[in-house]
Amino acid sequence: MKDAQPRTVYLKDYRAPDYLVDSTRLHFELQPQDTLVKSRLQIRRNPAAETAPGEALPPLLLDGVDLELLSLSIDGELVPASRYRELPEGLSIHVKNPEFVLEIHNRINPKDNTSLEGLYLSNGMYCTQCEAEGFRKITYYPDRPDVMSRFTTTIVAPRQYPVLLSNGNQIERRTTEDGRLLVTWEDPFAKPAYLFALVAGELQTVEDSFTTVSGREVKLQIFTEAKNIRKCDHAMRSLKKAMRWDEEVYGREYDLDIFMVVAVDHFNMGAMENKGLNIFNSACVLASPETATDATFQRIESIVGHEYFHNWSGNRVTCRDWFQLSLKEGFTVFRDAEFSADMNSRAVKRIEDVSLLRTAQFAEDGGPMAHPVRPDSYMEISNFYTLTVYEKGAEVVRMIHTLLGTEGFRKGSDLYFQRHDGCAVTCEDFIAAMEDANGVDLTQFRRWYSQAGTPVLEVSDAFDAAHGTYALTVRQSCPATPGQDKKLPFHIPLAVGLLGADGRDLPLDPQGTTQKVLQVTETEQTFSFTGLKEKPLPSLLRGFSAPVRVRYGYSTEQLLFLMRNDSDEFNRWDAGQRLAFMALEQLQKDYREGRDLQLQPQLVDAYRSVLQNRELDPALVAEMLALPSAQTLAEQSERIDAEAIIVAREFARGALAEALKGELLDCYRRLDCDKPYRPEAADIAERSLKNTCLAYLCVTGEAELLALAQAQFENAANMTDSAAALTSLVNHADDDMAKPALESFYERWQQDTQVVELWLGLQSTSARRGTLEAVRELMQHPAFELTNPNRVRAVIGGFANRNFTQFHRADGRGFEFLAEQVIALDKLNPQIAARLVTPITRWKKYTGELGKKMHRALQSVMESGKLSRDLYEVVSKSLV
Ligand code: 7MF
Ligand code: ZN
Repeated sequence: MKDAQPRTVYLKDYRAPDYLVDSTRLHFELQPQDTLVKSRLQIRRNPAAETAPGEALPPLLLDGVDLELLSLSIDGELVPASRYRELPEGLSIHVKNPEFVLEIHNRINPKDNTSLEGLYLSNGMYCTQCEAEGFRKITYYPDRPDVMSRFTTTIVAPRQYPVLLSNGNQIERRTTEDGRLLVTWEDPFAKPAYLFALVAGELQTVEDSFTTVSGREVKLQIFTEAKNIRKCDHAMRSLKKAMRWDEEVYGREYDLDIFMVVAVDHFNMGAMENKGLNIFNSACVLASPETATDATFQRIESIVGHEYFHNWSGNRVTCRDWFQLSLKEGFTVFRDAEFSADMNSRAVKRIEDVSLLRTAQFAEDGGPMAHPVRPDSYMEISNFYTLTVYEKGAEVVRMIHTLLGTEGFRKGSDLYFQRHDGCAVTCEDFIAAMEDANGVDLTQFRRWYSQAGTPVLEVSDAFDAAHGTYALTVRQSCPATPGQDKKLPFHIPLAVGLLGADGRDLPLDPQGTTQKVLQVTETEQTFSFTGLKEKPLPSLLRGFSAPVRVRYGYSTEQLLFLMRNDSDEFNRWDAGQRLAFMALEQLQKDYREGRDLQLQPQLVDAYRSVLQNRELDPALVAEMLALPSAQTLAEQSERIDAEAIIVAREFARGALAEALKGELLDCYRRLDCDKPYRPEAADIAERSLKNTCLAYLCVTGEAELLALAQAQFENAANMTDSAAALTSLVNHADDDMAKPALESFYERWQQDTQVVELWLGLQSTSARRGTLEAVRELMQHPAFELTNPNRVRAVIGGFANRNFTQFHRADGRGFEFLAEQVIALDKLNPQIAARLVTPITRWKKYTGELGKKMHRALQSVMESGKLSRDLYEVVSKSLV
């Protein structure tokens, strides 16, 4: 375990490395508990180093964690103990020459490595995860992204492991004298250690090829266990689409002759972009119509895209230090979002992304771990793979795109890749390339990288009928965040349109433009529009043009009008969300003050006309019919009254279901047809709407309607329909209907890892009373494994993050349960423990006893004993 009071790393302390590594030669002899690693590093003094000019050479500092050092030699001679020191997390070596060859032998234990960082075993297969600082668990090395080296890797393994993979091209494969297999890989591109990968196992492969725009043929391979070999088609199709898209939209071609993807069951994250050898959580790559839902198919397409796009945004141009993480992640999330938008429905993709941002990222920005897109400090970098760095970071890149336009943005990205190819750079370098390619000044815009918190825009307006002018006044502010009390104004692109009484967009200038991007740069600013005959209705922040909250005193009528008429599909959805939010606020208030609850009839009418609108994309209709989630409502409340939120939302859902039963049933019947399954946007949209209707219908609890779910469950030919029906049964049917369905589902799918995960998640997120007890029982089920992050996320994470109702039960047992699990997990997998604890870190926002109970649960984690650095950082920062 690490120190109790770990040190903090600051961006301002960054210094260039003292030494560079020109080449890295690695040799592995794989054994479950006794893997031998030999490394041979060609090292040279960094000409750009900032330390110790003159004669004395600074010591060589190498990172190393959980390693057993066997030997150390320089230029072929053993280094005596007097010339190096073992540090708590590395080595300090006395250096005599500015250039030398360092050879290290060390031993590691992949089998007992439950942290899933470094080299470990997953179902008998060796694999690695090195980002951010996992390579130091493999061998001693300057494990920092600004040290880039050419890697050659030899793997020697017993014959049970016929597939031995690493980055780049295979240059050697033979049997050793003692009958083991030996394979050597050479990566021609210099890379930081975090992009290193090694895989060894008995794997099958699916092969295809892609011809790049310049006519080079690339071999594409997906490796997986034999039983999953038929689940690779969709990922392969997605990969080829992504490769083509990056050529067409960014002019970026793939650069090696081979691109490999491996599916792994035990993985801390979604996937990893290791050069030429992406490693994926099997949940993010394997799919078949019978076993995967539409959501999974879409997730796979976007994650395969994301990891592939990293080859340029991350690998060819990488990060100088981990404070720059959003340089590669924000940019790559923006790229994968645009890819998905081009492959599917743009508006629906935007709605999904903004929903995530508003619920989870806004909450992070308003909570104890709030940090800028480019953090100033960290204790443990793994804790900063956050929604702020990824999703808000992508929004920041999107704003640059909005400010420069598609062509200007492309000029900027071309210049960025051209200038920095093969280098480790900063967010500043990215912005500078955007500026220089376009001749613009983004000085003020840079504050998006350095200031945390979600800005608020308060908008008011006035119409001068005599002159036909309309004035929009925008005031911006940003709440204080840890370490940042006062904020300077942001540069905010505010996309607006003005609607006339007929619901059409009004021209905003003589050219007839109907949408403008206002440049909000001051604390308070007024924008005028002329030549208007009547007071228009503003459509603000179209397409969610900036990651801010907008306050404007819309009336119910105005929101209904926008919902029906706005030409911006995103804002039509958003108007509906605002309307529902207002109605739910009123219900919460009525509940607290002991009044009878009644749903606004206008809301019911609005939902009815959305449901009956056959012109809209059915996927958009489904989004518009969904009430804001309890998490969203909580995030938008000043103080969270969990009970009132739950009661209000349940009531509204029930009232809508009751009032719209006939229309929902019509819509369900219309869409309930037997088509062969295709994971294409149009079909996904219809299934989404159909299953939204089914869920509402089951809310009524009526036997005939639950029978629809039962029938769908029994007859479904694809997992989307089957899982949706089962979810409705689990949430709304009584035990004698739900239990047998759950049992038969498990019976049928128990051999399928991905479906079992879905089955676990669907139970842990059930809103029924008693779910906590059911979750405790599930943890005793043979399908549960505390050392498998997917299982932990399905059962414990599902309960804590996606089951607002039961997690927030009034007795606080939900919080106690989470604290208990976090403590146990910290001993196995600190990264997972630190992520899992999040739901109880926001205790300050909760009202009454519940907030106190949450605080107590968090305290119990702190007092449980020695915590990992990961968990300590999150818990200690959340207790103050
Ligand atoms: C899509 O970013 C969006 C985000 C780090 C691991 C994958 O490629 C990655 C890795 C974390 C959290 C989210 C994602 C990833 C990681 C991710 C994946 C797909 N470099 Br941690
Ligand atoms: Zn990424």
